[in-house]
Amino acid sequence: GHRGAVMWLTGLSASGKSSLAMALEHALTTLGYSCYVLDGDNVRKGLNANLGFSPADRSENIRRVGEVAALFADAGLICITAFISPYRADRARARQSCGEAFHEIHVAADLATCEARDPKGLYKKARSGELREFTGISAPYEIPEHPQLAIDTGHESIAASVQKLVAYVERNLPL
Ligand code: GGZ
Repeated sequence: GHRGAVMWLTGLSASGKSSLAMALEHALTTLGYSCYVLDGDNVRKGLNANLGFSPADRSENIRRVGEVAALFADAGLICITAFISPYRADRARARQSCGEAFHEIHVAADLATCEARDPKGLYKKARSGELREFTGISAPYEIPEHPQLAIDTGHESIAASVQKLVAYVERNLPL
């Protein structure tokens, strides 16, 4: 059996973090890895239902996700997290919580690409001022300086991106 790990995906809204997380979970499960995905859908609706998008709430969101991911890794799973996690200090704290199991993956589609996609119309609302403190427009995204892996989901397919991640996992977490 493999060791536990945290595959920490970080990137802008609409960069493809959730799609990539789901596709990675599927590919790894097929290979025999045990995985679990944490994302806004299953965390912000429950555990973190009391948190919004102020800087303090984002920090607390990421702190809790880091602690939960550490528990999953401790249980021997590959925990794939898909949160913007815009602040370097918060990602560093998550790394501290998870120790050697932590792998930072920059999902690096650029702002223009994410804004052109705009699947939920959030960038449009952010530009018009209807939505405040939106990452990339009116709130910061601090680019990872030394990620274990950077994946340009703006210029390559989900399938190609998943292949890179699977190869990374197979190298670092042998079955
Ligand atoms: C950024 C926001 C905001 C603001 C709502 N800024 O593309 P989505 O819709 O589905 O993913 C985004 C999600 C970001 O939640 P995270 O928990 O990943 O953020 S953080 O790590 O910063 O705590 C977006 C939606 O929530 N959303 N308002 N103001 N994204």
